This record gives sequence, structure tokens and C-alpha cells, in this order.
Amino acid sequence: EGVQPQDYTLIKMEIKAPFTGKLEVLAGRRVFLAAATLRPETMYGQTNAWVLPDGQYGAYEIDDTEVFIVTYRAALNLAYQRKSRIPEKPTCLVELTGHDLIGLPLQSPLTSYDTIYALPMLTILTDKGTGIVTSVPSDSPDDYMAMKDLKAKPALRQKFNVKDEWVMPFEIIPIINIPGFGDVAAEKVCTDLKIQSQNDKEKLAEAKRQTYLKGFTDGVMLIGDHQGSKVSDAKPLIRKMLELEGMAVPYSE
Ligand code: A2H
Repeated sequence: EGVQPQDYTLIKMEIKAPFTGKLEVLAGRRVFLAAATLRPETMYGQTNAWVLPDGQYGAYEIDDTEVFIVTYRAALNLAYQRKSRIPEKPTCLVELTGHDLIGLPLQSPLTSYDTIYALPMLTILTDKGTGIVTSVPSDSPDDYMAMKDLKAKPALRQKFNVKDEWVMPFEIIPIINIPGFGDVAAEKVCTDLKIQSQNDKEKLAEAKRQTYLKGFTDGVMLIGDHQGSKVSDAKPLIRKMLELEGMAVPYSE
């Protein structure tokens, strides 16, 4: 971990009713998978959420009415940052693992898909962010490779009880043009570097290095209210809009 605090945006991916199984106790509430991102301007391109199958999560009461599903560590940080009454003791309504979350139907801000699903990603760290990641395969090499793995490997889908209809219909949405990388930068860089899978750590780090800064400085929005604007101009405006509309909250660690 660096010394500088990271400024994340937590995207509120709302779980659609009806709640079944372990989630039944949450019936009647608004419940969100809260995904930590550094790229709020990419939310137009979401195709799914990622969870760690063996990760430990909980459904925590945040503010008075809303419930966020995150790791305990993130719930504690959030409780302090949002000035809850008893921040040292966030209220957990039900303990969950990633397996309980796989397949949940979600409504997430800005994406053109009405419903997207929670799917397994094996490289999620539980000591970073919330342990929930929103997936933008157009612009994130990690997301692109994890989605490619699930689409190409029926055995991987079977292992985690992933239904084809949670994966196969979801095409990549081009959202940002990066000069030299085109309209789907993650696909280009993963192809150029011949990355084999989501576990190809070193090459993925190189892919992120090549696209991350360039996307921010030279990228141009292809979609949404800031279509035609530079990513560096659009990003703070989109972040603020998401927060004002109640679709996201700030989070730092
Ligand atoms: B980013 P940093 Cl389009 N484990 O959001 C693994 N990865 C995690 C995580 C966790 N616990 N929590 C967050 N992340 C991901 C969008 C995105 C992201 C795009 C492009 C690049 C990118 C859509 N996924 O990140 O180590 C989240 O994915 C490139 C690094 O704190 C978050 O932003 O810098 C980013 O990693 C935070 O990583």
C-alpha cells in the first residue's frame, strides 16, 4: 500500500428483488453491491460485477435506510467516513461469501444494460477497496481478460455455477477513444501483449501501465453527457453527478 490515500468512488449496484436464500432477511430494503473504482467515467461500459468466490462479505447498514454488501474492513472504514453513530461497530445484517453473490441481478448506474450480473473473478484482493469490483471490459485489462476467460471456458462457468445467460449476451461497449489504442483499448493491449488469462499478472500490470495514464490524459468520451470531451475533463463532472444523484459515494483508504 502507498502512503498517499486513494480516492475511490463507490458505485451503488442495486440488487433487484426478489431476495432469496441467505438474502431473504434483507427483503424490503434497498441493498447494493458497492464497487470501488478509480474510473467513474467508465461506468457507461459496465457489463457485470466481480466478486471473489471465497471472499468474506457482509450486508452492512449504511446510513439509516441503505444496505451495502462489502468486506468487513470496508464497512468499518465507511462507518467512520460517513460518521455513523457507533462507527466501531457496523451493523451486519447477514454474513455472505462470494458464492452467495454470484448470479445476483443488478441495476447499475449509466450502463446501457438494464440488468447485469455478479460473476466470479479470482484475482480480487480483499484488503483493497470493498472486495467488489465493477467490470468495464472495454477499458480495464483485468476485466477484459476475466470476461474472456468466463466466455471461453465452459468448465470455469460450471465450477462456479455461472449460467450462460449471465455472461454470453454481454458485449463490450466502446466508451472511450484513446489515440493509438482505438475505441476498445483493453482488448487492443491484451491482444498486442498476447495475454493468456486473468492470471497473467505481469503482462496485465504492463497492460494497465500502457493504458491507464494515456486514457486519462488523451482519452475522449464516445458516449453520455460528456461525449466529445477529454476524459480528464469529464471524470470529475461524472463523479460529482453520480454522487448528487445518489448513485455513488466517495470512499478513501
Ligand atoms: B478500476 P488501485 Cl475501466 N481487487 O475500475 C482487485 N481490483 C480492484 C479491487 C480489489 N479489491 N478494488 C478495485 N479494483 C480495481 C474500473 C477500471 C479500473 C478501469 C480501468 C482500470 C482500473 C472498472 N473496473 O483500474 O490498485 C478497480 O478497477 C486499474 C488499476 O487502487 C479500480 O478501478 O489503483 C482499481 O482496481 C483500483 O486499483
